[in-house]
Amino acid sequence: MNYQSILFSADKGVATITLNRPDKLNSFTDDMHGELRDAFKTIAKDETIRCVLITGAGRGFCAGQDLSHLASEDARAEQDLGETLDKNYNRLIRTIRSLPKPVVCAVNGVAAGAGANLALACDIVLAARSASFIQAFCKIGLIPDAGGTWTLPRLVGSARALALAMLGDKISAEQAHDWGMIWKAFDDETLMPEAQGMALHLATQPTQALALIKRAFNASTSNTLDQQLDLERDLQTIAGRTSDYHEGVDAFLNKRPAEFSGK
Ligand code: LHQ
Repeated sequence: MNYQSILFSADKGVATITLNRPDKLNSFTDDMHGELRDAFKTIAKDETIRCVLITGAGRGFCAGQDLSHLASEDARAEQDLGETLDKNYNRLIRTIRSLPKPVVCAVNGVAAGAGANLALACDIVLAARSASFIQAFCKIGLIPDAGGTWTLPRLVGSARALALAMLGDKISAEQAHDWGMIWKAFDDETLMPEAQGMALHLATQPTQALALIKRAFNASTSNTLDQQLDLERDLQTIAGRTSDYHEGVDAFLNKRPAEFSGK
């Protein structure tokens, strides 16, 4: 597939997706969603890809849904927003959350609406100090989507999540970091080297264990402690049968760095 709205590359085990409509702050269109689906299909199929890095081109990360085709009342009335979510956003968020590989997000600028919630759906979120997060939905009479009503309260607690969703206030990367919404904030010029370094590191780690960690954390949000203990038993059994487990223990005992294959 020839991509127009994203850039896609794979190198040294890391697939990099760059949202690439900088003039429109990388806002989502149907075409961009189609390209993202195609890129994630490649990522899922290609065993040599062991980490994904998502970022945005230009001064923004992503301003959510492209609203420009909604200028007329007719266009707004015709659109079934639930259908748009089913067709595009829900598939994207489910793909990221269930992908058995780590997904790092480098938020290089403003992340608004579904753009903010795309970032928060990723496993590890880094941001430039000049970046910001806006639950912009209420400003146009909508509710947070792309998983925001699920992700936000779990990350920052319901007091902050509700206020963010109802006020639509812009919060800085520093604030997002202080509230535990993201992993780290970096000076703008160091964001990409840091994010790339982290992605390259993750691509050399025990991929199956990382995927199982992700599965366990996903399930923990609705499991009881008993269910979670059972799940840990089951997933640890699987982890214990990977080559990387044997490699990790052998490397530790022989005081050498582990060379994980992802198998
Ligand atoms: C844009 C956009 C944009 C088009 C900036 N669209 N052009 C929604 C509906 C349907 C189904 C399901 O889900 C959703 C989910 C959602 O995501 S709803 C939320 C949609 N997003 C927003 O409401 C955010 C709209 N954008 C903004 O509030 C501002 O642009 C932010 C705060 C993100 C950035 O502000 P500034 O830094 O001042 O930039 P700007 O506003 O000047 O934008 C730069 C350009 O990008 C500008 O184009 P122009 O041709 O005038 O230079 C904007 O029109 C364009 N742009 N967001 N979502």
